[in-house]
Amino acid sequence: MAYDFLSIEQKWQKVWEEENTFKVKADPSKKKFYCLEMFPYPSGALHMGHLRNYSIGDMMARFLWMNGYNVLHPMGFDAFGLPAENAALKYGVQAHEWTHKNIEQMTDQLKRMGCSYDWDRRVETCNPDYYRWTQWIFLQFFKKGLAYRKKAPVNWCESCNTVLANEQVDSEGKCWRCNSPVIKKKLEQWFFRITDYAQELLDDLDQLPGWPERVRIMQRNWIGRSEGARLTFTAKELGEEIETFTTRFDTIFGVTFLALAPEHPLVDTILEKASNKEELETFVKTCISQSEIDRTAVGGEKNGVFTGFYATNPATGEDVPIWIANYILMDYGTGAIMGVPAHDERDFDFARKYQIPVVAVIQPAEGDHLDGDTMSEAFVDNGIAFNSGEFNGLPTQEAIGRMLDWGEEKGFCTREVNFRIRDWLISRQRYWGAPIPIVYCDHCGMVPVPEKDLPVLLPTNLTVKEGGRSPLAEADDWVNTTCPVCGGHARREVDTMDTFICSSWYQFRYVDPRNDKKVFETDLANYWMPVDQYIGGIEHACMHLIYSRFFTKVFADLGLCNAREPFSNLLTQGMVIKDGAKMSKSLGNVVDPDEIIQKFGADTARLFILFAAPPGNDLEWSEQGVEGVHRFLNRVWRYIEENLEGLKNASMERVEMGSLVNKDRRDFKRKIHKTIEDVTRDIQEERQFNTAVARLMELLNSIYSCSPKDEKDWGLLREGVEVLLMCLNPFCPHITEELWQMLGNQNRLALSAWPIKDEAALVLDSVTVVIQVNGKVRHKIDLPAGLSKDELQQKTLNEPTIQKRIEGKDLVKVIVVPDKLVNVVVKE
Ligand code: ANZ
Ligand code: ZN
Repeated sequence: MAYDFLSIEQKWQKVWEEENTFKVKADPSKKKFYCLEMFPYPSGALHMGHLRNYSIGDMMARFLWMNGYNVLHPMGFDAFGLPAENAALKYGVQAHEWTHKNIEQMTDQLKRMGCSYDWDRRVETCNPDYYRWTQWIFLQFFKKGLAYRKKAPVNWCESCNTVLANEQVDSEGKCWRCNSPVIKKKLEQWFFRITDYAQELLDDLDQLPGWPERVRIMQRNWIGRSEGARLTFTAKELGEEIETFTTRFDTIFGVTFLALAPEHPLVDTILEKASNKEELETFVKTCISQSEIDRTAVGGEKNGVFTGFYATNPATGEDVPIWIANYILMDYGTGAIMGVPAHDERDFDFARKYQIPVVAVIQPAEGDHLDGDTMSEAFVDNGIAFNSGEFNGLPTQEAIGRMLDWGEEKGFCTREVNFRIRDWLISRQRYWGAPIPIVYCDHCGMVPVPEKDLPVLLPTNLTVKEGGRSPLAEADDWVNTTCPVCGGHARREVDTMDTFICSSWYQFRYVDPRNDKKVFETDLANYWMPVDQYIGGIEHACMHLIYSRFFTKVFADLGLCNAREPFSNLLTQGMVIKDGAKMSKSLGNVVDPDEIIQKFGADTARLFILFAAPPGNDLEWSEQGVEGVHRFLNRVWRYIEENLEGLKNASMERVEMGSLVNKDRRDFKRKIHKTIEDVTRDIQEERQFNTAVARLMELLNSIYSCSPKDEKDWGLLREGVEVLLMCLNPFCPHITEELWQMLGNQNRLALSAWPIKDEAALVLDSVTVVIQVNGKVRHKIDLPAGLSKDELQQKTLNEPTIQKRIEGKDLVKVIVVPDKLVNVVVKE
């Protein structure tokens, strides 16, 4: 009987479903493990990235099941978002139909992979029973002042026809989804006050040793904490004060100008009073239409216009000119800076361009005083203060501290911490998303929808329009409603929520997915959360992975759970590449998971993925590689099938190491237990699934070379074969389950216990090794059996008697016969 993977895989998938093998319940008497893979967007078909993500996750979940954990391993769909609208337009279907059809298709595919999900917990973020709670969460944020609306210059993607959060604009100023340039627009939008949690989000990164350092660094930089000071200048002719933020308070004696962001609120006052109003106005307009990236790029062109007004430096009493400059951003610090060209690169470029004086006030620790007139670039390092009155001679850090004490006493500055992270812009001018549960009443203004009226249903029958405008805004029946406070006429908020909100809390919903009274039961969250192992792509480092940390902290503050972090351990898998490049439609190097499963079976696909590379590395797809692991599975199958009688009749009693005298048999027994030891460590501690597979391949070789002669041999072989099947099960759950059953076992391998190594079998036998020099026996040593050639050679050359004999002579070669003999050949 050949290895008929397709029917075997179908058979076991059905059994798992019927027997509810992976259905799980919270049980405080059992240790829990929450294993979670990032849920997919229901695009219609799994790609190789998914296959890899879910192979890793399922391998780990199954390993933990076998190790006695109560494993929560759920799956669902991140089902709102723009592609459904685009598909609706393209194919003339409705967004919800397209989405649900895809969900069913992909669920089938995931089942064909043989993943151990508790399917009863499937969540779909676009279903009312889910987004009802997304809306409920919005209301809790709103009550706490964590959701607010304001008019602000926001990122706008012309192609997606919607605003984007800062996290969704890449480092080149392009849209994260469609890669088109992002522009700024001033719009009234909804924000989540993630900045309230900036410090905690930063601090708690230190408590996540189970995260890749790379991701933690990315988050630290994204949050971007700066310690500095707020310093107030007075603009007498304007009758206004101008606040600036600086991280280099020690440079206050070197300020030669002030610069405001074009969006600064004072600009209006200046325009009214300025004599060069027109010039200023044109400049401001140009700046506002520029992208943030263009305006702030280090090498980018610095532009500005002098306003004609001056402000007084409170430290020196000197007046400095007020400029408006393109490189000052409104949403950082105070939107105004004190310009210190001698010690800031951008200020330096700006000052040289507009002939603003450069005054040096810091000198390098060694060397001469700098001269502002002749400097060719800013000196930005720490150094020693000069030209700074009573502070001369102080090194930078001390100067900052002493000057701040002085300024605070005089009352013109305050110490301040600023963060780079901005509040999260969460409203989208899109149709296929969770409606924001707010109405605007003609009398009462903005009114939150009462919790009892949730969900605010998203109409599913709207037609997506050409040009990308959300049809929600024009759905009059839906938009017009009554005010929950006064009963008068009100209009619904027509913006929907960023889909990253839906995915910020799904890990909580899985613990109690069908609850229709509560977002989730706190006890259940406290049992299951945090997720013990989270697996997904690195691309989410500064989006999803920051947002869900933020949500978890708010949930904890709302008393919904104890956990303040959602994911204890994070594994970011590498890409799947083919012919050296990431698989993508545009490169035409895509391999379809379905085809591979059809042709070789899910077990082969999973095993190849886990064998071909460590999970964090990129994985090069290779058809030969796939064929290679397929051959291995065929060999496993063939061995057991051909030796079935002997294996089945073998005694179930384990053969003790102590009762084995034959060296080959002792080695074989040892090999079995060494495999258990190594595979367990590879999976549990090192996450080196590839080497674990290699060890199992070796074990199979040992099994093949053990020609059984008697009952004992068959017992030993049965042990070897069972260990192989048990250890291989998390990788290849179907074939191993089938063979397990063929061997006559009644229980399910998936739920049986992970094998335990026998320490007695691991102790190495000792052997006497003869050492020769130029063919003459010179020494004998007792060593553990099984040492490698290298180890033996090393041990021999370290023997003092041998060292003495070969001293001063040229070593020609060392011949090693393992466990027996070493011959050192030297030139006499
Ligand atoms: C004076 C100064 C002197 C500065 C000096 C630097 C060097 P980080 O570290 O990123 O927090 N800055 C402040 N607000 C700004 C804004 N809205 N747009 C553009 N630049 C702004 O950067 C803080 C520094 O960036 C501040 O310290 C300020 O320049 C500038 F020798 O003030 B500094
Ligand atoms: Zn009202």
